[in-house]
Amino acid sequence: MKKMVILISGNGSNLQSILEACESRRIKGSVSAVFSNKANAYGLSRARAAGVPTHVLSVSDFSDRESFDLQLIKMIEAYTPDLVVLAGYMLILSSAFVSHYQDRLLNIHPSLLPKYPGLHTHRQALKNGDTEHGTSVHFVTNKLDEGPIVFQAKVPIFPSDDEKAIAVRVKHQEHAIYPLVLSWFIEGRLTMREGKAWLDNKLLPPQGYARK
Ligand code: NHR
Ligand code: GAR
Repeated sequence: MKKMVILISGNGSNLQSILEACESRRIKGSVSAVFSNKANAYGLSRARAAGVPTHVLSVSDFSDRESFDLQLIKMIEAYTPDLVVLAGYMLILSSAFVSHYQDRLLNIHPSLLPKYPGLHTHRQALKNGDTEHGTSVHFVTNKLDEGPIVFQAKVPIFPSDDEKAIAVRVKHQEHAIYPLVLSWFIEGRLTMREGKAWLDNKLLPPQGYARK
């Protein structure tokens, strides 16, 4: 059975949706371990409740981010994962980490990439008066939030919305699409080759998979 290691920094609702998809066999793989850079991340409790081993690694215990990431790799390697999943992980990864997990590192980012890479995406969408927003699942490369997009989901923005309301709507979509994309990877249908994302050996378009 294929194995995933999941990296979080906070609430872990995406982690929860993945754990539930494994439980119900929508994902035919397992979560081997959950790593957090924050000791108080609620997602750690979710992992423990599911009987999944957890580890906390604090940046402040290391002299620099490079050595932090090297220790992270070392501890992740104990689980020999087929796939490493970022689920609300809030630290930019070093190129050593990204290279080590090249072609088997996925992230979910709360915007319709290439719009709004980086942080505070909901705030930016609101400020710009956007009427549409969303979330993107992408392979991670060394260009922040620029790796090939696998799947996007859109949500409307209403005039009465605040950041919180948008975040809730976006997360609802994330909980549907992230487990689906992970199931494709676990089944060997989704691959990254030559810096591009492929589904069933067909090149995915720039905006990722589009439902017919
Ligand atoms: N690492 C690489 N190399 N490439 C990507 O595309 C990555 C990545 C690590 C995380 C998630 C990403 C997102 O989806 C992600 C993508 C954190 C920051 C950030 O600026 C930006 C993007 C993402 C995650 N982090 C600050 C930092 O100094 C810290 C912010 C904080 O601690 O609150 O790392 O949005
Ligand atoms: C998600 O909306 C995810 O897209 C976003 O953080 C949230 C985590 O929620 N990720 C980033 O902003 C990465 N920089 P969760 O902890 O409840 O899964």
